[in-house]
Amino acid sequence: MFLRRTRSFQPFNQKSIEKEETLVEKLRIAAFGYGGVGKTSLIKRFLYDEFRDEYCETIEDDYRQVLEYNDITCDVTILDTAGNHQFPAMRKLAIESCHGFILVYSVDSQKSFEEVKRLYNIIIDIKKTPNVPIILVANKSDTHAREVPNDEAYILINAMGNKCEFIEASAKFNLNTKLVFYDLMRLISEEKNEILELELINKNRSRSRISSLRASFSHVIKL
Ligand SMILES: Nc1nc2c(ncn2[C@@H]2O[C@H](COP(=O)(O)OP(=O)(O)OP(=O)(O)O)[C@@H](O)[C@H]2O)c(=O)[nH]1
Ligand SMILES: [Mg+2]
Repeated sequence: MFLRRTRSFQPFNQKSIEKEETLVEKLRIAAFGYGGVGKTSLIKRFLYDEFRDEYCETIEDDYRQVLEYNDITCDVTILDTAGNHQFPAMRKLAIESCHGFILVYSVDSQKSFEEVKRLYNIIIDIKKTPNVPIILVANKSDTHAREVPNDEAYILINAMGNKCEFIEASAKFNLNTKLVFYDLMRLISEEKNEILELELINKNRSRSRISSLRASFSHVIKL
């Protein structure tokens, strides 16, 4: 059973890049997946609300946009990677530098589904944790020639870390394209908050450890 489905989200207001002086958060997102699954189409639909039927292979592109999320202005960079011409060194750099990922497969291609599994393992290997914010995207849900049933995606998503969610989308028909990006930003912000909370707990713990050390040694040395 698939349980980690999308929760409610706050819509972003796209803002002009001129507001740079008020930026609070810098977010980096990367889109990975087999060649031709629709990574560029999803990004362009999200940013410019455009879609093209022609296929033009990506080498590597990045897009920068200022977005507002939960009253926080975010400077978001979306890295669009090559599905067909992957360079492991470039991919490693991209994974290291990004906070969250969109792993895209096409519902009409089993091969592309196998590729997202491989990419997921590479990501968690480099990040050294399974809890990486990831949206698994089943794109081209408008096509009738389905090779990958959603059941397979549900099995996969349940085996993935607790910061991974699944969304069925169509860049062509603009189905869930915004949700893909909004949800990834929510997952990244949750992850960042959890890390901050952990850091705070650790800081408080080491503070209280220092205080108890002071107390136990106060009779020996004057601290
Ligand atoms: N039917 C359908 N076609 C789509 C959809 N999204 C993308 N396509 C088509 O699929 C082809 C590949 O789309 P791209 O967005 O270029 O794919 P990509 O993943 O960026 O490919 P690479 O850059 O080579 O890795 C294009 O012809 C698109 O028009 C979709 O949701 N439905
Ligand atoms: Mg592309």
